[in-house]
Amino acid sequence: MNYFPSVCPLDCPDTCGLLLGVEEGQVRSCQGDPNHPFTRGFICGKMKKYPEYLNSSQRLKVPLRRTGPKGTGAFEPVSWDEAIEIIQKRWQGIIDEYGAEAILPYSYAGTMGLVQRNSGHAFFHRLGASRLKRTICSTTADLGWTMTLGSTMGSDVESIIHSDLIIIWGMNVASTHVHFLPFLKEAKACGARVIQVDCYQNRTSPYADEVILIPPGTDTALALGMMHVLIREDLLDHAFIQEQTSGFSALAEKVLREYEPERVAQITGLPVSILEKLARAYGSARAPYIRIGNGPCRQWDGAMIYRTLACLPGLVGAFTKKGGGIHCSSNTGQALPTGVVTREDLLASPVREINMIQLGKALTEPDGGPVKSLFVYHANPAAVAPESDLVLKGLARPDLFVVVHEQVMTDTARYADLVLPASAFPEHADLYRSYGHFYIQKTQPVVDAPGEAKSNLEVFGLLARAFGFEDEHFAKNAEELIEELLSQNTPLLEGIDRADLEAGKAVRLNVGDNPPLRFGRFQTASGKLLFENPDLAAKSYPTIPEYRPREKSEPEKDYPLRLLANPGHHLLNSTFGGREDTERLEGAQRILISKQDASVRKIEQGQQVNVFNHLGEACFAAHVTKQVPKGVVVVEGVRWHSRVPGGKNVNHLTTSRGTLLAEGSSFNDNYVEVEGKNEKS
Ligand SMILES: Nc1nc2c(c(=O)[nH]1)N[C@H]1C(S)=C(S)[C@@H](COP(=O)(O)OP(=O)(O)OC[C@H]3O[C@@H](n4cnc5c(=O)[nH]c(N)nc54)[C@H](O)[C@@H]3O)O[C@H]1N2
Ligand SMILES: Nc1nc2c(c(=O)[nH]1)N[C@H]1C(S)=C(S)[C@@H](COP(=O)(O)OP(=O)(O)OC[C@H]3O[C@@H](n4cnc5c(=O)[nH]c(N)nc54)[C@H](O)[C@@H]3O)O[C@H]1N2
Ligand SMILES: [Mo]
Repeated sequence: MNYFPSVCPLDCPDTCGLLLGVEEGQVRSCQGDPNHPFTRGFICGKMKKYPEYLNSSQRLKVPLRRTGPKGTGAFEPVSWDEAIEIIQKRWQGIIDEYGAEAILPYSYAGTMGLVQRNSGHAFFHRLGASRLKRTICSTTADLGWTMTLGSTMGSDVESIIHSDLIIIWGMNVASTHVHFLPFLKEAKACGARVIQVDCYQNRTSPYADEVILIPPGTDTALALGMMHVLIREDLLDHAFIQEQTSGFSALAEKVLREYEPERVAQITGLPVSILEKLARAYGSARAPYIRIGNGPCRQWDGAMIYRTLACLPGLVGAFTKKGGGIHCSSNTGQALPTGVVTREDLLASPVREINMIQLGKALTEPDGGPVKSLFVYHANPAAVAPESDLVLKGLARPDLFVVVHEQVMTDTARYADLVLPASAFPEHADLYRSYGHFYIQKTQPVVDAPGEAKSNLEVFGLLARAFGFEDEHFAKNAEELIEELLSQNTPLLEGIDRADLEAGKAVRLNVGDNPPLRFGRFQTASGKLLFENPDLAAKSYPTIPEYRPREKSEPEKDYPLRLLANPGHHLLNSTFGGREDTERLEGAQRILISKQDASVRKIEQGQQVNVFNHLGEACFAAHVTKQVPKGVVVVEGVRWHSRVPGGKNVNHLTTSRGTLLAEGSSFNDNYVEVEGKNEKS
């Protein structure tokens, strides 16, 4: 067996260094690369079994044309030439009759490679297609962070070994960021205390010394209550506040006036003593570190949660203390601006933008002209987008021309008129940047793609040629685009070891020891951390952090239980949803419910239940557990509709309503009712 370095392409903060074992032209093993400084040789169970997925009969190998009704998965093979010709003719007809904006690309994060992930943009810009607003994941978190810290990078997770207090806030690291754990364990061995702030007890809870559960979306109030205590008891770093922040007195005045612990206790349901203890622990720690996940950003005013949490380390000067700080994302987009791949300049005139979380609406009752064709690549919107009822209704529209570029026959691919086979990461070249650590890494293809499968970049090259686009850009291969990405003279690329990068090694960006203050100041216009942000007034958004609850909408009033729709441990979003080993490990599609809520509904352990709201319904096995507080129910994992009993996953229950300002996804801001079905699973 020959071993080659590679990188996990999945949408996960860890972006693991891999070693792929190749024999007779096939990847036979997938292991962690012990030389990767962050992921250090171990990988998750999902990827250990990747070779079986890669070589399985599930992989699509030739283009397919639909022969049966939409959604049934009946197809026949066609050649690539035929497939491209069909697309070109259908699209030209649509462009002539409705204009190019009637064509909508839909992609997200099946691969995080900077070239393959972004390679469709240039083509769709040149075509003049509608633009997809990519809001499904972290838009809300990013906006909130920016309001306080601009484009400042996150504090290095590796540094937590020097921290004495680590708060894991709204993140199930044991499932979604497993490489956090070795650093956490090392910190604990050196005496660090670990506190988790979440809405239920998850796989991460056993790693915490203390678990603080609050009602979903009340984090801003909790953080403001902590600030009240910090300010009242003068647990502040005055020198840091003076030199590196602005707006402290306005913040202090408001927080002292409005967020006394008694009021915050009412909002969060936490005893005043717990709140005060948390604030004092934070204020007296030598180097407190906060790792915040994306869970809270799927709340109505999610941006405010991130804006407010980002202020906490500013009060105690944690940014300058070794091991202290805050991390939501590494936030290193500035290292490798993707404009050389996405080519905004190819867009001749502005086009309409369609929010990806409102795909169902866009397909069924669009604003400003119809969507007549959808081109889906490295995404599975039938399963992952909210309001599945509407999404599936849209996808089933007989007049909608759907093309899906995929590795396997997903829920979305089943609705396609044409399915195009896609290569996987060991089969194409790319460059990877992580949103959880500070290393970049380049990959080479180590095996051929199966059958006639092609990479995203190759497919857009073929389409560009079919449309007669002569721009030089469309003739470039992945290596050339990687080179262009790396040739930008950004400060974070300065001095990196190109030879190491070419050799497939993980190379640290030029972020220094303390990324948030890499340039000596925060990356806001004034260089300060903004306790008060005057620019927000123009958006009618509070200039100083403030807690505002969302009122239930009229149709929600009939549904008492708050649903959190979290990621699954063995899945990666819906990726691997069709793998039998994954399904075995995930088990039945479950809903976690408290004893109190189960008993008033006469629901027993393991019983089949119907979960429903004004948006739809789905079946689950009830898991009655102390993990969730009364009033909250939790579903972990986005299953393929086609693979669960009843044919419906949790997104039949989630709203396409966007979050405040960011218009991001609201997967954790839904209400449901649960009803027993009188059969045991
Ligand atoms: N195994 C696995 N790993 C993954 C993924 C996956 O599907 N499976 N998905 C990947 C992707 S795309 C992403 S974006 C990340 C997602 O990962 P993150 O969103 O960063 O974190 P999660 O692990 O989902 O944990 C979110 C936590 O937030 C909690 N939560 C929800 N609402 C609130 C709230 O209002 N307040 C507080 N305090 N907590 C709240 C949830 O209960 C949950 O425990 O993970 C990535 N990694
Ligand atoms: N209920 C609920 N819904 C959620 C979430 C949740 O926590 N709860 N999480 C949300 C989040 S955070 C995100 S980021 C989205 C993710 O949504 P998506 O980005 O749609 O992610 P996946 O479901 O993993 O689908 C990715 C698909 O890309 C395919 N693929 C992989 N590599 C390639 C490639 O190189 N080329 C092509 N053409 N295809 C490829 C894979 O086979 C897979 O089917 O889901 C969101 N949906
Ligand atoms: Mo995500």
